[in-house]
Amino acid sequence: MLPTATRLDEVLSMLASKHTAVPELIVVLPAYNESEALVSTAWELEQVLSEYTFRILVVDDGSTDESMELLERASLPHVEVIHHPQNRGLGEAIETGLKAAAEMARQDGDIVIVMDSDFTHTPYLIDRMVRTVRAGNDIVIASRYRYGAQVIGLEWHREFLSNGASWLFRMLVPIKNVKDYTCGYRAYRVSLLRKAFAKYGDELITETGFACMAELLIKLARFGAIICEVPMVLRYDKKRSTSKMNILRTITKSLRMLTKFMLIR
Ligand SMILES: Nc1nc2c(ncn2[C@@H]2O[C@H](COP(=O)(O)OP(=O)(O)O)[C@@H](O)[C@H]2O)c(=O)[nH]1
Ligand SMILES: [Mg+2]
Repeated sequence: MLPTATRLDEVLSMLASKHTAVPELIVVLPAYNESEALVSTAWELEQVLSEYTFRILVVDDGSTDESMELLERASLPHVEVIHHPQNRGLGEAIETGLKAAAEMARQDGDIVIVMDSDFTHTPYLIDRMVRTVRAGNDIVIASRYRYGAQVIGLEWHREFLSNGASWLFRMLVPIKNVKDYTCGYRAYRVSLLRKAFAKYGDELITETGFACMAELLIKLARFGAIICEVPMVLRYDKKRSTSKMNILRTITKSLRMLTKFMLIR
């Protein structure tokens, strides 16, 4: 049967609305004194994401080096910056970024990516992460523990620590499909973030340090989020700044947080 005029109008408007419903991508870059790497990271994102509708949201966590001057001078078209006047730690920087992204997203189906701004997370993985979210996942983790993943240039004791954390979290707080609880490179569906902020508000991330990644994941998983991992190649050999992770503090804080989550199921 040939479509009638009204039917045709309906079909055309449906197609048009589908077109405008193309999900937007918001990339959050927490940055604290990353003068060596921030501009390169953001610049590479600008090149790699040219096919997407995207925004880059830098959360400057009270940097005291020249990273912000360099970023301003680069005047990259998709970059916006939120400043913390003082350093508040990775957890708060990520919370600020996620919250702003969830608010500025146009629709529930938009996708937020968080990655390090130290040039060790390749933006070429974003395309795969986005496709994996679109395939029906709420969180996609760039994982060091999937077939095909590689970790290049990380000191043996850091790798040992990450492996230990993965093992311990899997044993004590198992989440379906998750092996990498601590990597900072992830994609989140906006609807999930909005649900989580509606429940937790500013308490979504309470850990200030690196334990925040596991805290966030465990909380989001408890909303029934569908989670999936894709293998990543971590290029730690490309890191130009020194790591801001305090190993001993990260271990003690992670263990404390783990105990809390085991008690509150
Ligand atoms: N906002 C903020 N970001 C931080 C802080 N510490 C680290 N970061 C950022 O978080 C990311 C991870 O830190 P990084 O030093 O790369 O840790 P590593 O890669 O695990 O050695 C980087 O993009 C840092 O700039 C902090 O206190 N505040
Ligand atoms: Mg890093």
